[in-house]
Amino acid sequence: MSEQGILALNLVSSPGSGKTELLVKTIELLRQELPIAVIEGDQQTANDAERIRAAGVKAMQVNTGKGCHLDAHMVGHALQDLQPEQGSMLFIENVGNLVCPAAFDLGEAHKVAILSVTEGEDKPVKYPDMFIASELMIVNKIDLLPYLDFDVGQCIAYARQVNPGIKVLQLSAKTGAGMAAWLQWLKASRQLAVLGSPVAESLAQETV
Ligand SMILES: Nc1nc2c(ncn2[C@@H]2O[C@H](COP(=O)(O)OP(=O)(O)OP(=O)(O)O)[C@@H](O)[C@H]2O)c(=O)[nH]1
Ligand SMILES: [Mg+2]
Ligand SMILES: [Zn+2]
Repeated sequence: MSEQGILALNLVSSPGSGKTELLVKTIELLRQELPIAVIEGDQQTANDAERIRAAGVKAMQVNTGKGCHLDAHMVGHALQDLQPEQGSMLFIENVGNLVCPAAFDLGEAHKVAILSVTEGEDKPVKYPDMFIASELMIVNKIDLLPYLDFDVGQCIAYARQVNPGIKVLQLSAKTGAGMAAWLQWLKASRQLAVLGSPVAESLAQETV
């Protein structure tokens, strides 16, 4: 994928942390600017791919049935159907599961772990593999903080205890708070992917 100047991101989290909501909001803000494609992994239903298509970009649903994670083979097949264009941003929303998706490389540039504030701040130390494997942790649903005892500082300290280099962003996919920093991170990561690819020259026009 990187040969095509495509930035692939693997979004990992427990069920319901807000991965699809975050993608829908991200697409609304970015789709005029960059080509975006999405692979949606769930055990059953095409609900999430439908939500993404309704936001205006190409999406393929992969159903894993009894399976609890996406693997590179499934992603390869989905990519054949999806055919993301050069310079695309490809989001792979993994099956909601904080355990084994950590162990599978889907060809992504980065894993991004999403942790919502209703899950408890101790998840990074209880499920360390996911946070060790991730470049970035997004703390989502911060609009709910006034109603909870979730300690953001402690959560970040736990994440850095298992992965000292992990970057952290706090946002609310619902209200849009904190989305600007996420978009900035995405654009910077994409620019690195494009510049490092053999198609850099043909894409240079739009990245300057
Ligand atoms: N209050 C609040 N609710 C949110 C936020 N982001 C997502 N939600 C809600 O959380 C619920 C789950 O969101 P999804 O986007 O479906 O979560 P998901 O991680 O894609 O879930 P799975 O695909 O089932 O693993 C929905 O009811 C969303 O509306 C947020 O920032 N704040
Ligand atoms: Mg989802
Ligand atoms: Zn699994």
